[in-house]
Parts: sequence; C-alpha cells; structure tokens
Amino acid sequence: MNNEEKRCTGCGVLLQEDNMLQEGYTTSLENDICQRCFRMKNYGEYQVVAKNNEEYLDILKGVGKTKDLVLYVTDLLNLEEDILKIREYISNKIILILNKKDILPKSIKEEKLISYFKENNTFFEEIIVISVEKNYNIDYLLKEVKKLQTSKNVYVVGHTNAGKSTLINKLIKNYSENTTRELTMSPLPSTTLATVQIEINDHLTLIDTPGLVDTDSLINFVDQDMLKKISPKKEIKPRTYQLRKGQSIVIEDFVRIDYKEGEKNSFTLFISNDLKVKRFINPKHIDLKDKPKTTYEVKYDTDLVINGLGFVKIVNKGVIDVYIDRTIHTFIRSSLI
Ligand SMILES: Nc1nc2c(ncn2[C@@H]2O[C@H](COP(=O)(O)OP(=O)(O)OP(=O)(O)O)[C@@H](O)[C@H]2O)c(=O)[nH]1
Ligand SMILES: [Mg+2]
Repeated sequence: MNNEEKRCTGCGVLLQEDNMLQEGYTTSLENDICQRCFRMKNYGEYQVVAKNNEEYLDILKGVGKTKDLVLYVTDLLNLEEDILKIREYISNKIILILNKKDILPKSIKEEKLISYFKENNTFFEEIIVISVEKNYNIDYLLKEVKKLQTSKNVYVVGHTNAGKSTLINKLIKNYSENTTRELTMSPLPSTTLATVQIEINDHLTLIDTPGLVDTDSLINFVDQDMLKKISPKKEIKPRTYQLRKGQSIVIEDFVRIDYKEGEKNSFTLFISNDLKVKRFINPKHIDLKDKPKTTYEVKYDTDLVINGLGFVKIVNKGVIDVYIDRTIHTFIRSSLI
C-alpha cells in the first residue's frame, strides 16, 4: 500500500498530513492513527465529526452485495425503533446482538429479552445478549459466528455508539495473536469513520463499520459532562414513582412527563443513576411546560422510549403528555421487561 492510501487503524479514515482541520489529519504519514484517534485514545479528548447517513446506507448496500454473515449490534438501553428495517437493506444472514447487558438490572432475564425479539420476527439467525464490558457471552457469540459464517469475512454493523468497535477489540484481545491492533472507541457518536478490516485469525476477518447516526438522540445535544452523566457506566437502579392523574415527573431539564388520564399508575425509570429526577404532585408546576408536547395513549405494560436517555416503563393504561425538545425522538413500545 502506498502512503497516499494509508488509512487510520483506529477509525478507518484516509490519513493526510496537509490539512489540520480536516478528517484524517496526522503530523506524519509514518503514523498509524489520525490525530483525532490519538487524542481520544491518549487523552480522552473527543472531537465531534458530523457524519451523513448516506454513507452508512452505502456501506450497508455494499454489505448486501456479499453473502457474508452480519453482526447487527444494538445497545439495550437505546434500542432503535426500527430494528427490523435492517432487512430492507440487506438479505444476508444476521445475528442480532443486544449489547450492554451490564447496565440493565441483573433481575432482567436474558430469555425475556430474546423472546421479545423472537415474537416479532423470525429473520435473525440468532439473538444473543452480551456485555462486552463484562466479557459476558463473548465466547458463545464467537461459537455462533463460526457456525453461521459463510466466508472469512464477517461484518459488524449497527447504530453509532452501540459498541461495535469495543466488541471487535474484545475479540482481538480474547482470540487474536495480533493483540496490538486496537480500534478507537468513545462515548461520542461517529467514532469510526470508515470500514476497517481486522483479521482475527486465518478463518475470521471482522469488518468494523461506522454506525448510523441517530440525529434525533439526546446525545447529540448535550455537552461532554452531561454526555458522561446520561451514559450509564454501572447497573441501573430502576426508580419507580407512583403517579396519580395530574402528577408529573421531570428528568433533569430534558423531559417532563405529565400523567393526564387513568387510574393510579406506576412509572419506572431506566435511566442513568446520575440523573436527577423530580416528581411534582401539584399540577401547577410549570417546569419544562414551554417545550413541545406529544400526547401518548398507553396500554398496559408500555415503555416510553426517550432516544439517548433510556426508557420509562408504565404499568397501567392511561394518557401521558411528554414535553421535550422537538429534535429528540420519543416513541412507545410494548414493554421490553
Ligand atoms: N456499559 C457498557 N458500555 C459499553 C459496552 N460496550 C461498549 N460500551 C461503550 O459504548 C460506547 C461506544 O462504543 P464504541 O465501540 O465506540 O461504539 P461504536 O458502535 O463503534 O460507535 P461508532 O464507531 O460511533 O459507530 C463507549 O463508551 C463504550 O465504552 C458494554 O458492554 N457495556
Ligand atoms: Mg466504532
């Protein structure tokens, strides 16, 4: 490979030494990683890069032209609304990987999570719950990969921040002789910028890809300190509030949930333990009432999902008003747990 084509081994971007302000800058083409990756790895200094999702879709289309096995990685706390949409882009064999099990309460059974997805569809070859952080089920995952792979290449895809690069690094560490290779990982969106091939052994090459950016996730609208606060590092301690009609919950200054109609109801928050929550008994409180409002009618056992923050399990049926900036996506689903 000549220097003009040298790519960063951390994020896949084309290296260049001409323009400090552009992606892929490095002080010397002798280096293996770009300056952005260098800073993230060594100083935890993050630099946001705006990615456009057309590239992601192009990469997926490219994956779809192969018959290779695909690992679709998702973050259990921030499961996307449209997981099943992946089928519209690719017809490959897919293993659905539910990552970050460590941040959900231990009481939540893995079988329950798996059956949630099995009920709704059948096209995934396998659904595996893992925690890269805790090295949980990684051996099992590799075994299934070996069973299902159709060639040496296996693609790792999914939304940004799901933990794709972290997973590949774990596989390098656990199973590869070439343990010096390391992909860049970060709590910011769009860490990986282009595809990166990692040969684990003679029979397996993993291909890391940049994730689809959730443009309407809260993570895009907070500063780095708050980003750390909203991304749980430890097991979430669910917080339950009993609400009567007319009462409200406010999470930091992000979201207000008003309980408008229904019998006494239970709201359980699955969000980072570091976030402040207030409950208002008096309907006269106006906190966050100036934000745009969405009304949801909820059935028994429904989750309100707030993209980037987590979800709220609501037990009884009723009506809620959600006040949140329009740019942040919320939706309801039948309860995950
Ligand atoms: N708690 C927990 N955090 C995890 C786990 N796996 C990854 N993370 C964290 O999730 C964040 C995102 O990880 P990355 O590996 O950079 O995610 P990615 O999917 O490669 O993201 P892009 O490259 O932006 O598409 C990092 O802060 C990781 O430390 C896990 O099993 N548990
Ligand atoms: Mg990545």
